[in-house]
Amino acid sequence: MTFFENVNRINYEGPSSKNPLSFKYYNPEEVINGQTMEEILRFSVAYWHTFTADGSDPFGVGTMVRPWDGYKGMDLAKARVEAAFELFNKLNVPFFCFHDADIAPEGSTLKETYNNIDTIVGMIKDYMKTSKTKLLWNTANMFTNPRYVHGAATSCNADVFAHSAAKVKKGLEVAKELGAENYVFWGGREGYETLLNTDMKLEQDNLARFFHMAVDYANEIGLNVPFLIEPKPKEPTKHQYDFDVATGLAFLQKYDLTKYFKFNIEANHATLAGHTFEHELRVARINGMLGSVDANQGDVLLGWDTDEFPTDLYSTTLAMYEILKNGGLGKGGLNFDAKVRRGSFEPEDLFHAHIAGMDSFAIGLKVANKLIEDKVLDDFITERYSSYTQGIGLDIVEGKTNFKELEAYALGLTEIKNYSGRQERLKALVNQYLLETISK
Ligand code: XLS
Ligand code: NI
Ligand code: NI
Repeated sequence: MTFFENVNRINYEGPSSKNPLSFKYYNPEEVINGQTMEEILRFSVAYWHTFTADGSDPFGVGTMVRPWDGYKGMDLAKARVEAAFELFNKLNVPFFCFHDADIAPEGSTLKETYNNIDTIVGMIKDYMKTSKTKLLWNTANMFTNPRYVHGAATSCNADVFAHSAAKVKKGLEVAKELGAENYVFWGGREGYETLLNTDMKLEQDNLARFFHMAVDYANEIGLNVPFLIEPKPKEPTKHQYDFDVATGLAFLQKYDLTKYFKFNIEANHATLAGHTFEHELRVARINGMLGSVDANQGDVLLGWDTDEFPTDLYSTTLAMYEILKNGGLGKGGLNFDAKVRRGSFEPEDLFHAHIAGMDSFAIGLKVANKLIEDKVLDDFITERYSSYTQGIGLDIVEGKTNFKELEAYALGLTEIKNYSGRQERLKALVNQYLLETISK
């Protein structure tokens, strides 16, 4: 059965094309620095936003019109798989991601839930045989069901901890079965609502115990993929323990988990934490912890996770700058953890949204690559820190000096001269590179 009848395969037609259902900038075969755009960008479709979400919000019911609307239960789950692979193929995306609860309905018992998952995983596996689209990562939904009211691995209730362990155990088996490239942990309810009822130390110790057990089980079944923590400061929980990359890193270091984990960084989570997207990518990169990206964008006027498709070229440029400086994403990818707006309810909008996101990151890639090639920022930064390449500065970075020597040096200084940081000039340069790349 065909679900998206009005949409054919989306091809690259170039910036002058007037065809809305074509890529203007994302040319999967275009080679940049020895790799194709497809290999560098590793785009992924998020199952939950694209096939499961219905557009409901806290004030209103769903608005989405979907060709699989007539189905129920497992038939609905199966129809969604068919629709998913049709969309993957038409968009020509190399990856997708899902939560267990997106692909199959929960049963009345854990056993029944497993059976539902097995049926759909079998079907997905069959589709994957003839499709190029692979699984970037899967994860366990441990936030929707009321059992997670006090958290999952950080719940005050040990039965919930055990149930969550069972869900992740199954998730790891599914990852192995489908050849996932990563496994993700997003702890939407791993945090607290009030300290008045919370044993923070026990909760964090338990979260670490949970992660160690996951590592052990993955080893046992021969699943050798990076585990990714997806930081988010809040929402739904008032305070989430993996607040941002720096907080997550301290946690991983304290509990001896840095060997097995990296970060999955989401743009909108960065801004919720009071950081820019590029800040989070930078912190992960300089610590060797950049695993993957949930590509979306927030709204500066709204204080929650709006999960919009990324269209801000300035942001995609600075994100791709960090990613290229990282030497790429390795096994990670750019997963569109993004949803069409409630008013964009037609099936066709799913294609327009992904095209917009893919083209925006393709532009970001080209601009960032040019900025790096021309050493636009590198040369400036090298010069800015040049005082550390000679004299007292070199002694500082080589660990050859101390407070007494530095005091003697400072006492001998007659003048301290600083130079401009040239922020406005650099921003204008980035604009120039952006406009030049787009108009080419
Ligand atoms: C929610 C998160 C979630 C994760 C996967 O804010 O972004 O969608 O990516 O559980
Ligand atoms: Ni996400
Ligand atoms: Ni999110």
